[in-house]
Amino acid sequence: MKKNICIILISLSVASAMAAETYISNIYGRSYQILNGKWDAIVDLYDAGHQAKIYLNKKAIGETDFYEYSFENGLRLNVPGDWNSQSPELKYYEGTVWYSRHFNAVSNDKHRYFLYFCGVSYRCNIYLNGELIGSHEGSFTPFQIEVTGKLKQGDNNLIVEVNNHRQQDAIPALSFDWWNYGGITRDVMLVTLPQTYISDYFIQLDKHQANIIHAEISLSNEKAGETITLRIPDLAISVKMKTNNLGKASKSFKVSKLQRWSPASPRLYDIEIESNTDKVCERIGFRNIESEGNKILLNGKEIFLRSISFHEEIPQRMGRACTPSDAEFLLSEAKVLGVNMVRLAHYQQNEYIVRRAEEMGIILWQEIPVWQTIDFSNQETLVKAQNMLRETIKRDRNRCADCFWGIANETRPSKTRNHFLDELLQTGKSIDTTRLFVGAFDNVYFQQSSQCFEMHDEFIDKLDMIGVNKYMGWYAAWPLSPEKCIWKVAEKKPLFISEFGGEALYGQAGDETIASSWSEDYQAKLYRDNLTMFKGIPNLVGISPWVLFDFRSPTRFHPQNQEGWNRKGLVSDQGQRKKAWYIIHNFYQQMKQKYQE
Ligand code: GCB
Repeated sequence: MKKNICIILISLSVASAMAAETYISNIYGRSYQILNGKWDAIVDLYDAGHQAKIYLNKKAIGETDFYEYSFENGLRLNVPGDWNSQSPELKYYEGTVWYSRHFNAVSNDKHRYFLYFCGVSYRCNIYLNGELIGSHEGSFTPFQIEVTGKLKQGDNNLIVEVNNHRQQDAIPALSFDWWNYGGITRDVMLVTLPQTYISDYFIQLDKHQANIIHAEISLSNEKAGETITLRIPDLAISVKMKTNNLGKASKSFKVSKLQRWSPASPRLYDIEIESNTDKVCERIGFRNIESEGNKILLNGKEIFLRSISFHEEIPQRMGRACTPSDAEFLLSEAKVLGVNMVRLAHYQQNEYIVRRAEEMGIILWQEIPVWQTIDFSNQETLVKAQNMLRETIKRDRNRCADCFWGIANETRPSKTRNHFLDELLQTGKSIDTTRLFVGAFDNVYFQQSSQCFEMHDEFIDKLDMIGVNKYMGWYAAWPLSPEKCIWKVAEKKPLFISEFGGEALYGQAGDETIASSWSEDYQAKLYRDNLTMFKGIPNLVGISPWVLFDFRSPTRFHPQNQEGWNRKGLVSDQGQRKKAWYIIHNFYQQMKQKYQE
């Protein structure tokens, strides 16, 4: 295993060095051959596959030949998909699985070819026709590997060595409150692009003004003087710009009669970007998102964020959400609750979810899995976090629904943590200055001396909005009755309750004052009490109950009430709505009216 990790780390730096030139934004808008479907698989419990050279995928030919592996007639796994939900033996598996498939390629020297992986959990090495061509670490962000000149005409063998061991230097690290699904959990494709292609672009409304669009477009090659045309037909826009010697072009231009995107009216515009050799089509929305004092303004108007969180999981299937219909399922249930926002916890979720949320008018908070106990003193871990944030922002920075980039969840103040988050924040801001950078913190406590809730964490001054996860009535006892609870927390900033809640088993009736009844009644009262307390938070800009659905978690041991599920869902694992669901639904209707949305 150690040997594998070594390879991964060496080639990880190679991959990130290459990333700038070979980036591909808007993957679903490109020409590609999908490589999803059934893949052959070998489970490698002892990490012995390297020694056996499984990646060569040999077949015995000579009389004395034999190989102690074969991909044929063995396990078959669906891609995209986690392995845990596909075989009872793999439900709890943490280790290595080798995936193999063949595909047919017809390549020519006019084009460039890339393998694109939307997400592999957690680390992987990629082999094409027996050769190691790249590696990646991090379950939730995409990566691409150029294979121009490496494809054979006709049959090719693609092997992916996937490993999901939890490790201290990883992100997330050793323990986290969700299922450690392993596998090729998102789409895989072979992408065909011109020799010089439009690799990246960032098209957005000015941060403060409603009639100026800024466009930055990059070519894959450093070609100077090339004309790029950007068209927005519905705004009668057709602007031309020239690339500089880095192959980059930019322009700001005025627009009139722009309908800005909002939850009430999620208007998206068809956009075309054309260079001499390439053309990409997109749908992009435009909006202004700002914090002003302790308010959040969307398109210049104060907004109350009616949010919810969910994991990228379909509870009924006990597996990762990975298709457009999975996205529809998760987001529709969020929408009927009355939300205008989803906090996509605790990692970047797949692009189907993000794009569909945008079409449905749902604001997004996206974050990277810097969750609780990360190794803040480890420079390599910082580099990984920076990479993840970069990959997250780059994939989605053209999505106007994305308003908040979350850099950390429940981290405690210390010199090393502050340094780590500082560096991470700077990385984020070097790619995108238009979004609000946020974090979710749990170090808010009731102070006897002031009889108020307070938070002492100097890092939060650097953020645009402060998320607070506070489990009053569950992990924390009430120090006063809810209506007497006053918060003096980050008073000059917008404060968002990024988590609150408690567990209940669907259908279980019980005493509303006893937490260990695990009853819907207790959970409902907890919700009523928390809503009462929120009136004592003057800078409150929104709430996000934890969580929409009961979700799988190996840290939930109670045999009758949990059985490996975190039961804080407003909706059960079987899709039934608990009593607390109706309380939030009702509250969100009131907020919608109050803010005239
Ligand atoms: C938290 C974490 C979240 C957990 C939740 C819980 O504070 O941010 O990931 O699932 O508490 O249920 O304990």
